[in-house]
Formats: sequence, C-alpha cells, structure tokens
Amino acid sequence: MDEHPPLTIPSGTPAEIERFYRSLRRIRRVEEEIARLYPSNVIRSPIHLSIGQEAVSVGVIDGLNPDDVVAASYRGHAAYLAKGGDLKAMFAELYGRDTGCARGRGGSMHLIDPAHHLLGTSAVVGTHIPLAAGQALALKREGRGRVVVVFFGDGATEEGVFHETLNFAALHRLPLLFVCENNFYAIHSPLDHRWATRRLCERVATYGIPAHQITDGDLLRIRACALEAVASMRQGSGPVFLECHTYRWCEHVGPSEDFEAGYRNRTEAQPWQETDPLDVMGRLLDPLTRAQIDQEITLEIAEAVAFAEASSFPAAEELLAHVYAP
Ligand SMILES: Cc1ncc(C[n+]2csc(CCOP(=O)(O)OP(=O)(O)O)c2C)c(N)n1
Ligand SMILES: [Mg+2]
Repeated sequence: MDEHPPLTIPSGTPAEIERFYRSLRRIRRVEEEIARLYPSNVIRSPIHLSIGQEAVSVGVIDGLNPDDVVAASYRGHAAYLAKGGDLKAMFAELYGRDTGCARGRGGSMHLIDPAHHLLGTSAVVGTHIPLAAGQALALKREGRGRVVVVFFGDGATEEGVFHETLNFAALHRLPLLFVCENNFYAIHSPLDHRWATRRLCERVATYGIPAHQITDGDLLRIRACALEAVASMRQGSGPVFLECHTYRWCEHVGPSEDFEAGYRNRTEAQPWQETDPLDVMGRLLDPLTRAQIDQEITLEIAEAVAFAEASSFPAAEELLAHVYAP
C-alpha cells in the first residue's frame, strides 16, 4: 500500500464542519450499530461496512443537488445515508421486513431510495456502472443540468463493463462523475497482485475523461474536486473521474476486524485511523455542539431499529412477487 500522506488541516466554515461531522458521525454510528446487532442474527444479509471510508461519499455527495442521482455498490451504506436515504427503511431492509426500502427482499446490498434519487445498489461487482451511464444519458436528454455520481471500488475497475462505460460516457459526453473508492484491496487481493501499474488515472484519461487522484482522504479536498467536476458537467463538459484513496477498517464482509487474517496488518491501517476525518471534524467542533449532535443521532438510530423490530416480515404468499412477470 502507498504511504499515507501527512494530515492536512481542513478549512471549512463552521457550518460546513458541523454538517460534515453530523453526516460522518451518523454513518459511523449506524454501521457500528449494525455491527453490534449482527451477532444476534436479526440481520441475515451479508454486510459490507464502509467504516473508515465514509468521507468519500460524504464529500462527493455534499456537492450535489437533491435531484442529482447516485449509484453505489454493495458497500453502499455511506452513499445511501449521505444522499438522504431513509434510515428507518434501511434498518427495516436489513431486518428483512416488509417496510424495508426493497420490501425486505434485498438486504444490505440492495439499498434503494427513488424519492432521494438513489439508484438501487448491486452485489455484482461493476454492474451498476453501466446503469448509472444509462441514467446519465436520460438526464442529458432531459436537459435540466442534473448529474449522476457512481461510486465503485478499485476491484470494479478490472471489469470489462467499467471500460465499456468509460468509453460510452466519454463519447456521448454524459454528465457522469465516476468515483473510485480505492481501498487497495478486492476482498483479500492487494492492488499489486492485480494491476501491472497503479496509473489508474492515466488509463482513464486515455478515454478522453479528465481524471483526478486524491490520496489523503481529506473530505474538503474531495468535496472541492467533486464540486468543480459537477459544475463543469452541468455545463456539458462530459464525464469526470475521481480516484479517492481510502481505507477499509473492518473485514471485507461482516462486522469484525480482520488484521489477523494474514493479508494485511494493523500498522498499515494506523495512519488512516490517526487521520480519521470524523475525529478531525469532531475536534474542530465545540464539545457541547458535538454532544448534542451525538445524542440526536443516537435517538434517531434507536427509533429506526425500533421501527424495524416492530415491522412485519413480507407475507409468505408474496414470496414470488416481483420474481416472475404476472
Ligand atoms: C462480477 C463479480 N465478480 C466477483 C464477485 C465477488 N466479489 C465481491 S466483492 C469483490 C471485491 C471487489 O473489490 P472492490 O471493487 O475493490 O470493492 P471493495 O469491496 O473493496 O469496496 C469481489 C471480487 C462479485 N460479487 N461479482
Ligand atoms: Mg477495494
């Protein structure tokens, strides 16, 4: 893995710092609650936590309008929540309940919220990338300057469909922001076992797409870069690519750590944990404000879990609904 660059001091306004802290903290606490509940088996779906990676979703999505569209992968809790996805419907989905955002049929890997312009997330690596391009084509034809952001991992860039979509998006100048969350691993396989060179941005640039790399996980830098990209896409510039280095703190799938699994070690995580944007933002807030935000989030999560627990499972006779055409 690359050396983690030195910490940069964020320079957001007080209102921005508070907004970012709230969003980062909310996502972190939601996922910590999912991890806490998981061993009790109330959540049966596989879970891919974004703990450590939240700043990418929060930074990019902060630069969007509410009616812009977001597409994400199975590691999609952060994007779903940052875009305004309904928390009660998310917990109910994880619990497999009929009130879930996919009526309890999809679980963690299939979050969706059309009201907040979140395309459904997908468990099959890379498959949401061309769907995002289709959406971007529709928005371009609509002509109202709306844009699409698609989040995916470093592993997804090895899929053929990623390259097909880059080409198509560049050719048709689609308003599509590609955001690669490069956490250096696809499950347990490190980048150096998978890529002959790390020059991902150069590879993308050959399609005719401006490509930028952010290596330090700085939320404000990510946001500034996304804002600029989105502004140019609204003017018809065509797609932009953003590679954000980041680090996954938990195991690939599941609620625990895996630093003893043999494919990575805790030393490599340390610089990322020491510069955790959540802590950085939290330290910039006054303790009273922080405590109030924390309390509001705790209450909101408790209400969402209670909502999920009080909801019914889908009726047995609906088992095949939405599977076969009537
Ligand atoms: C087409 C396809 N191939 C393989 C898998 C198994 N698989 C699930 S996640 C994953 C790793 C993807 O890594 P990356 O894109 O870097 O995302 P990350 O999990 O690191 O966020 C793989 C290979 C899959 N779900 N779909
Ligand atoms: Mg990865």
